Amino acid sequence: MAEGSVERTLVLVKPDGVRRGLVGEIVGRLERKGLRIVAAKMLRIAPERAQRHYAEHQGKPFYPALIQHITSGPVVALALEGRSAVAVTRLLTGATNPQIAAPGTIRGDLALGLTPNLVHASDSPDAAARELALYFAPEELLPYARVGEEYF
Ligand code: 3AN
Repeated sequence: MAEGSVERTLVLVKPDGVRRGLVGEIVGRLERKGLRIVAAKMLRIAPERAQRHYAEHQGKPFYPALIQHITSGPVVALALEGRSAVAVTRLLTGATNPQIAAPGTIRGDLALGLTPNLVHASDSPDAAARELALYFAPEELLPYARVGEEYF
């Protein structure tokens, strides 16, 4: 299998993760994997931004609860960079439903509820680009140094 290209992805530690004091645990797992934090901020998501973020889910039965939850308290937004960052982050995050998420994943180890499932992670490079722009201005992304073709 060829080595993946360097990508960026958006992670949100959702309000339940912040409330439960799991920011360090979640960010630590992503960092220890080798993903680089290129931007980070804590913010309270306003309903208008939440609706843009979750536009694809509008009309679904769980949509109101999803918007209610993501706007219920502060979140920590992270831009992560690394090889195959989108897929790798999703792998570490685990299945949407924590009740069937594999042990060893963030949701599998730490969450039980479907709406309060601790983290959001972009599900494709296109979604990552759209979602990163929702939370970060381009100049807020601070990539690590690259020397020649080498990625450190
Ligand atoms: P993921 O976060 O794993 O990419 P999505 O994008 O399908 O999952 O759903 C976005 C969020 O909506 C989930 N993180 C979860 O909080 C909520 N959600 C998804 N499906 C359901 C469902 N069937 N019932 C309740 N909440 C759901």
